[in-house]
Amino acid sequence: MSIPEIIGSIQSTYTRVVCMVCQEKGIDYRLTEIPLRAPELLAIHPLGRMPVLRHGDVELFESKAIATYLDRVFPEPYVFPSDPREAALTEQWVSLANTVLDRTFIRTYLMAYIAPGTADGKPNRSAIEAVLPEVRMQVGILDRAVAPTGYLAGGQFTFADINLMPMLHRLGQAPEGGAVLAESKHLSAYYKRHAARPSFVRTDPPAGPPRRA
Ligand SMILES: N[C@@H](CCC(=O)N[C@@H](CS)C(=O)NCC(=O)O)C(=O)O
Repeated sequence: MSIPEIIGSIQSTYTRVVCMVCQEKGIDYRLTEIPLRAPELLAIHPLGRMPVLRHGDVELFESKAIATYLDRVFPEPYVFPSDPREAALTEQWVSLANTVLDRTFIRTYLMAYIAPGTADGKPNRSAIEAVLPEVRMQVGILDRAVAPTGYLAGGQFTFADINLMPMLHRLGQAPEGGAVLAESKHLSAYYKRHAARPSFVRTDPPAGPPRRA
């Protein structure tokens, strides 16, 4: 069978997540780098978001769906646990990250720096100040979650951790986000430890946001 083609950009957190899954599982894959809103995305994702996957005659969008597919098609190690409790915890943290944390850390806080929408192109300070209490509160939730085991779901590295790591990386690149992370004892130790994983090191994006078509 053909090797999986991931279409997106390594600078996108969700594209990086899917690449990390391939790296963790030792899957031979190809990343086709394209700009945001490129026609190749719209051909598969109805909203033109990245990443999308092409594998043989399978076309998929949404990073979690892509990750689930890859985990089932390719052999171990598995990034989604089979134990019911750990599987549910994985779902729980992926859901919270994708519906809440991503919106706060990336779409609101980070975008106020990289796509501020201000007349002079400078960071949108009022948007940053407004979202910071939520950033602090949500980082606190994660800090407490990883304190017992150093993982989000039980005692092993799962897709929940893969899904979170690129978000934490981006959060840490902006000044206040970096400071809040550094002050969070358990979460900063968690980030440091998992950032040394080959799957994370090998998917480290170059500086700058994804290009736009
Ligand atoms: N829920 C989607 C989110 C994908 C997403 O929002 N990707 C961003 C890049 S990280 C994107 O394509 N943004 C461009 C846009 O929203 O038009 C997934 O998990 O794949």
